[in-house]
Amino acid sequence: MNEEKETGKPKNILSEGLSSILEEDVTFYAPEESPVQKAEDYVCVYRGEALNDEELFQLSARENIRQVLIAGPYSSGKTTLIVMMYFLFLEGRNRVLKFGGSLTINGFKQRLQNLLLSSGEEKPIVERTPRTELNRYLHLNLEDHDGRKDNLILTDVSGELFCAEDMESLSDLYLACENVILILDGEKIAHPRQRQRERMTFTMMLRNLLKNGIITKNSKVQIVCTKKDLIDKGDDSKETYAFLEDSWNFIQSNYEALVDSLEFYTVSALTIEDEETQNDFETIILRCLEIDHCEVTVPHKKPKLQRFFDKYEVRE
Ligand SMILES: Nc1nc2c(ncn2[C@@H]2O[C@H](COP(=O)(O)OP(=O)(O)O)[C@@H](O)[C@H]2O)c(=O)[nH]1
Ligand SMILES: [Mg+2]
Repeated sequence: MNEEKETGKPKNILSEGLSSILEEDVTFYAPEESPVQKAEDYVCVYRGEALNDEELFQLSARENIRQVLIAGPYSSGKTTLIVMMYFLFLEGRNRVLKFGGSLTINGFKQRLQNLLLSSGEEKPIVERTPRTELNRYLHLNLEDHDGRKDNLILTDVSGELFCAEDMESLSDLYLACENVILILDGEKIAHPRQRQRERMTFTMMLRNLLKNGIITKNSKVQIVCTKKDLIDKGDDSKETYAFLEDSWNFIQSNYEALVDSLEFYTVSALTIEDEETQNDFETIILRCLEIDHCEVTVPHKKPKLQRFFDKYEVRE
């Protein structure tokens, strides 16, 4: 008869050499199998930093999200705009929207820190967003006037990635964006010798975003000219506003038919104390949260009762 069956002990699985130096009646146990873990056993814990692609994917699998791509050249004011959207709620300057929290408080704080440190200075200092930044999604949970809660995801991508060569790789991640905020650098627009070039760069970027399918017929596009304070401070602000008006008319007549909607704003991150700035920021956010008409389900049309069997209408 088999020895294992006789003694009730598990079979000796050690090599002969090792067995010889061990005592005779040592019992060996097979390694314990780890218990099967169910999906509900996992609890998602966030670092508080801006989310990376994987964390955003996991969040989107559990909750509805409304993603906003913020596109603009390097140093045009993208990160500052994102920080100010959070600052609006932090300072309680929100009127219509209610703040329901954020999974990325540290991400906002880090970006905000430099802005606060430099308050009182002529120029706020915001750390440059590196090209390789993976933690690029900032989250705000918001409730609108109808009590509808939503997760707004503000995408902070390095401006360097919006050049024509990198646009293709961006389209892998941001194909057919529902919400796009395009940034026009007010500082450059205020400068008579830089404004034409800035407008050209901007239009090229818009064209490339359309060409690569990032902006589509279903995209809500909001154009934000930043650094209004620098425009107002300039000697020829009247001329600058006339140039902006002209640019806006040009963009509207050439691109309005290619997108779902186009809106235009001129804002300053330094004047968040002003009611007008607060209203502009809230309006931009509200527009991003608006439900697109495509999502509204059309009630099923009942068939006309012509025969008795028509009462068994088609069911979906
Ligand atoms: N005066 C002024 N400067 C601003 C404003 N917004 C941004 N900036 C400046 O523009 C620089 C670039 O901003 P940032 O948000 O980092 O641009 P990004 O590269 O597009 O993310 C910052 O260092 C700020 O000094 C604004 O409203 N007014
Ligand atoms: Mg940035």
